Amino acid sequence: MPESAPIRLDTLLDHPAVADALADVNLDLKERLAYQPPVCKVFGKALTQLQSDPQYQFAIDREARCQLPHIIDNPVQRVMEREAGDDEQTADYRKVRNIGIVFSGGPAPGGHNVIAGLFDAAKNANPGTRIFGFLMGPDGIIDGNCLELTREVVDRYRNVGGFTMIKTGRTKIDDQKKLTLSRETCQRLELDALVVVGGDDSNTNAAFLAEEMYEDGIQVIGVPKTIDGDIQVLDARGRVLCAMSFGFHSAARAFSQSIAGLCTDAGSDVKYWHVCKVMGRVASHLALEVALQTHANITLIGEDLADYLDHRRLDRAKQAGLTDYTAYGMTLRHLSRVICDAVLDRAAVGKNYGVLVIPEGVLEFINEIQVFIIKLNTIIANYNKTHDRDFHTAFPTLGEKLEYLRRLVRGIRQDVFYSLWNARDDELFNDIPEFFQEGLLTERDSHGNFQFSQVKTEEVLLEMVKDYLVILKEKGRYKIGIEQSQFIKTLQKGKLEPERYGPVLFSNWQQAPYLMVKPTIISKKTLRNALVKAGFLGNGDAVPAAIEKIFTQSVPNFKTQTHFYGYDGRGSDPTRFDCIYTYNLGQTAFSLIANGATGQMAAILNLEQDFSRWQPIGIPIAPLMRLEERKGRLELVLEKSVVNLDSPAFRVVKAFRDKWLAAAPGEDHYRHPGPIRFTGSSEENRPITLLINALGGHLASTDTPAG
Ligand code: FBP
Repeated sequence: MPESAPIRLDTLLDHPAVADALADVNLDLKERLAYQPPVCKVFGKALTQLQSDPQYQFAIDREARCQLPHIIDNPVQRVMEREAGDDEQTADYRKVRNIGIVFSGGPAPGGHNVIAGLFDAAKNANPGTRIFGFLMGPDGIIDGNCLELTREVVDRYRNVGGFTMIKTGRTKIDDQKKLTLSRETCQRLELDALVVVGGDDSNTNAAFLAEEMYEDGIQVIGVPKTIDGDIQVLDARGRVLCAMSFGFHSAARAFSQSIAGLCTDAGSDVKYWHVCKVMGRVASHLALEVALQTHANITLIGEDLADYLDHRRLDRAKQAGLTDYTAYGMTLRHLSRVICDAVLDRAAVGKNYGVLVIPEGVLEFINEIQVFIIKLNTIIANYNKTHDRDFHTAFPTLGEKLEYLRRLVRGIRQDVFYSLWNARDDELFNDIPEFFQEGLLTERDSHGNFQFSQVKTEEVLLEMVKDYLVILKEKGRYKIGIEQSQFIKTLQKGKLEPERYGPVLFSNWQQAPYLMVKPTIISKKTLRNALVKAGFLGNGDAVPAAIEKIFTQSVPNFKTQTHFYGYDGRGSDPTRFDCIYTYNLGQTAFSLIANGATGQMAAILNLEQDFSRWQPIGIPIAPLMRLEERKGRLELVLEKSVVNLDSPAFRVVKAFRDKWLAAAPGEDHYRHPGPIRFTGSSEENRPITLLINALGGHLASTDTPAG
């Protein structure tokens, strides 16, 4: 072929295909930017008004009443239509305002649409109203660092993921100094209102800011954000006020799309177990949604593990007239055994592959881990109190620390606290991987807290699973089942009679479609022995190649790939549900502001129903607050909701566990939710857990995890 001159770079760059690839704005983004989410019927009117709804009541904490007196008696408010008139209320609604908005905590898809919804509603009411975005999260309020949001800025981010427009941060406005600085910023900017888009802690901060600035007439409105899905609000009678925070659906769909891809991969090259940790800090809401979206083979739900009862231990203790507190909740060892059983069951039908989903916060629900943390904290603190040298200096290596604990068990040390660490603690502790032992024994943070986020949860579990599988393999229990027809074909090809060899090789010959090599045959040597014993081989004869082939196929190799689904999904573009939900939350926030509310969280009732039935509301934040221990002190906070084990969504997943494990001959039952889109008729219009839970009127539980 004649050598042609390479294309000139400037010609290349001028080519439309290259220019398209190099542009920051592609077709998908153009469509997103141009999309106008529909608004709830009430926002079709020029004006709205608020109507208190006394049917919703809350059990109010005494401390909340004491600390938040101005907003504690706020009612639930419905946003209703109102005709414009030539009256004071209309004039007030339409007055020029300065409104600040801040993102707080981790990003969640849809945040930009909260701003867009607020911006559009505010500018419709009065084009002179100014919206300020505080930069880098709450620090922006404290330091007075903000940007005026113009239409041009807002239009660049409509329906687009992330919090890139004004960024976010995790600073909490949780002391008087920060509250005062924030108030000064709001006063300096002459703000009429501040919108805090955040999770449980940020909405807690919003309530305190509302109280702090009440006398100044500066209103504060919260917006429920977090991919974790743990802001779910019920009234005292269990009626749903806020079913789901925004961002949850998009993150769950992004995780699910990737995990569904792994299901396809696992089922194609049939050699890996894909182990997927999914975000969600504590609660397992995201893992539950992923289970419903993908039907992965195993999905752990932390709340379910905490609920486990070891009946054997309980009965034994009962007979001795005792209570065995270690029987409540699943131990790590037990959990690793449960996973191993599932791996074995699939391998027995020829499926030595699969997908395992682990919620990020799973260790928080393992009672024994919480107990270890508490006990070790106390042992280390007591040691430091009673000795000249601190614990970590006295026992610098893991071996020395473990030996110290062992001596406590044996009671050799006469320290007053020796009984804290008993033989069962020692046994369970020695069961967990070394790097996790080390993690649990390292120095604590400045508050003496153990940092769960620093632990590679999936590796802790996997290491235990792998160790136990080695034992099961040695015992001849972990084997890959051989399809009977394949065995017959292989032997016939090798000119051997399957009926003769079958009973010698397999424990279930002619009893099942998949044949299991006998537990006594675990190596080529034991294979030979079995054949010699059956009289099929003389001592010097070689094992027939066909038999050796079948044996080799039955020997499993547990190969894993680990994945973490978190930051990627958190940064994904919003689903159509989140686009519409968040745009309407922004509009709701403006209605609450324009009608004088403060200390309220914008929300939408009936999210699970047809869009025509969505009802924007304001939920009072203060009555939702409870005292919780934080950093060793009791603090007022908004309760986090964890997965309710009585909820329809969890019950459905539980009922389908065996089916999705698919430890039976035949296909797996994987489901493919597809990529996130915001248009198109096949795009699902709301999270599956939201839909299913609404069928039984159930939501999350507000119980806290073990410990
Ligand atoms: P928010 O609750 O602030 O929305 O953040 C949730 C989350 O994404 C969790 O799922 C995760 O555990 C955590 O943030 C990660 O935090 P960081 O961004 O600090 O690494």
